[in-house]
Amino acid sequence: MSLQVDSLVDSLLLAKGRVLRALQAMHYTRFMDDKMNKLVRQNKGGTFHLPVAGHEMIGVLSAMALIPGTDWGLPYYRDRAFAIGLGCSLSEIFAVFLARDVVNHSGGRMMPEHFSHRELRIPCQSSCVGSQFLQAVGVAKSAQLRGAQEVVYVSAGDGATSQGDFHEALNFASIHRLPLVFVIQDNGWAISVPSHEQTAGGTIVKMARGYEGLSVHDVDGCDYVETAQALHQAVSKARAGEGPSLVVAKVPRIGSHSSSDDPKKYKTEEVIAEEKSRDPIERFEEWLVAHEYCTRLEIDALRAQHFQDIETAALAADQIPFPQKESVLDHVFKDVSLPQSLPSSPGESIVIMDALNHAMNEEMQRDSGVIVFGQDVAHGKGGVFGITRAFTERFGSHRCFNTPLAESTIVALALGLSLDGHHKPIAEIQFADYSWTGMNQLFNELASFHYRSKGQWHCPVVIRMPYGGYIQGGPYHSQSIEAFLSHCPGLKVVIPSNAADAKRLLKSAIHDPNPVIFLEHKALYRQRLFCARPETGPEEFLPLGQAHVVREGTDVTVVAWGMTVLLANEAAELLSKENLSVEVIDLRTIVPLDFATVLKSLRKTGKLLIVHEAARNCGFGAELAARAAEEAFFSLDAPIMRVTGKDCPVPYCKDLEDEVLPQAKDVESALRQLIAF
Ligand SMILES: Cc1ncc(C[n+]2csc(CCOP(=O)(O)OP(=O)(O)O)c2C)c(N)n1
Repeated sequence: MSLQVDSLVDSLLLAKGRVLRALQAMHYTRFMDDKMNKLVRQNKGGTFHLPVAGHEMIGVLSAMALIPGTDWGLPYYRDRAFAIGLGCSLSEIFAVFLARDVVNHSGGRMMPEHFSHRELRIPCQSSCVGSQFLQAVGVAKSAQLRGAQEVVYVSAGDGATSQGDFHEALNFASIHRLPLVFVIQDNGWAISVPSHEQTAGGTIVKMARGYEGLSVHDVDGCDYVETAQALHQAVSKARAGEGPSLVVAKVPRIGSHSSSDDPKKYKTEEVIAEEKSRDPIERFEEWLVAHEYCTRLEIDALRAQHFQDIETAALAADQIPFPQKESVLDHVFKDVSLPQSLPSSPGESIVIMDALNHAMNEEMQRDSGVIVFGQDVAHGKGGVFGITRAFTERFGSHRCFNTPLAESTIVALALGLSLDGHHKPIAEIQFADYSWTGMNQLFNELASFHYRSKGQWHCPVVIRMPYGGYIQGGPYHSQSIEAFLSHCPGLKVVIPSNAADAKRLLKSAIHDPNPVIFLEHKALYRQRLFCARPETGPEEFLPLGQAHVVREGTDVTVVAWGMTVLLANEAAELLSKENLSVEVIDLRTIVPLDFATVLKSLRKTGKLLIVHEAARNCGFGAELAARAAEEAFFSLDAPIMRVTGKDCPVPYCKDLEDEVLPQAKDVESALRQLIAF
């Protein structure tokens, strides 16, 4: 029985070469599953396996709908069929499973099935279910801004659609009409949790129909024609610049969730048998025979050949060496190469908020890839503190635009936008206190992207956050979060305390190839007395990781950053009238940390006071004190002291706020104690 071909598209989708290519990739995926399963059970190499059985057709057909190397793929862990269909090497996939040092992966850093491939435009994946949705949005936004006809594919399981990121991604993609194809491989389970405990109404299809501009396809992911047609429509729509689509493909999960899972604990024999009966490979083979693409004998011969190819790939993978132990710390950060800093004659005195605005303005003029976005940053408002004022008018709404009120969107958008090397995103989080809803994208994703892809990908992103107290912001507009941020390898953390530093540091951050969190103290934005400085020139850069000795002294060293530099300076000034000599160090960047300047000072003074605004417990002062004890013990003539915020949220009422946050008088009294010691 030959197939009815209704259109040119059908004739392409149904061409014999194409269907047999699909069969080959599906066989490869299944035979690889079987082989990995066997190797895990025999304890021969890989320890962890995620079976794909049942998901082969949707993965392979998704890949075949794209142009490899032009389009982008952000598949999830059960999408090996996509990786194979797009052209990832079989032996490399096996080698990743065996934790070998594979070029197109992570050098043994990531677990198997977390795909990454630069040439095939698969940005490296993490293990956080659903975090790829918003990153795909960023990648698609970049393609749109470049005017490129590139399509971005992102896949996940049905459980992942419960994550807020999924809905944020559908929202942003629909507002911006992004060239995105969302594919949900709906196997009805998230490990042991069935759909009815996961998704209101049992399917995401109904919910997704609420996003205007999003096309929704509800398909049987084991039906070749239905699935191929839906994917073709979705990809064509994206390529034509007509916006996003969602393809929800029903598939069976024939195996366990992973090699650590036993489905018999939560699936009945009947359910297991029913899922097995929907096997897409058996069904596809029968369809191929029924429609006279090939005979059963020919399919058997193809099976034998494909099986052999997998055996060969497994043997080749075993020849690939393990990563060298010595490489373990490589690629936490990418090397920085700043433009040469050219001093110019000092300009007019400016405050920090102008310095920041001017720094971005200069870099936006220099490089059309520098773009600014966040909540309220665009148009007349220019941010709630006015730091990005006039950018939309000056550079256009494609270079300074508002985002929805969603911090995960902001961080992941920046990440995705940074990946293709065409953009330098500067994102604003309105208050550091609200960064927490974006923290998964910051800590779990952005920070480690470079490391876990063994340097294949990097994320040149700046995230600006107003932070800190002293202006009666209450518990949710006063937080100092530098210790949290600096605890996360892969993030740089900058905190300027004056306008000259702010401008030069922000310009350096914009040129840094790593994620840089730029913390701006709200109480210092307009402060003149200490913070206003003559404007530095457009070619002046201050490398991250250089502390500054604000005033020299011999009796005691105070280390501070941000607002507390002012408190330390005030106290030092007061004590100088009594001939007490205090050295004040402004760290300027928390990561990278210039501890050498602290050590040099300690060797001179023998006494250390650390002052920070954040709560005392596990504040960054604890880290500094530990390092001073480790590295300068024999230089110390007194116990290390800290003046910090109290272990209490920052309250609103001024009297209460003053009680919780450190004051200049507290610094003064600690300094007196230390000097007298
Ligand atoms: C954010 C997050 N929470 C929990 C997990 C643990 N986990 C890994 S896979 C998984 C189930 C995902 O189910 P689904 O999205 O339906 O995909 P499927 O595995 O069924 O293909 C869970 C809970 C995780 N990796 N990430």
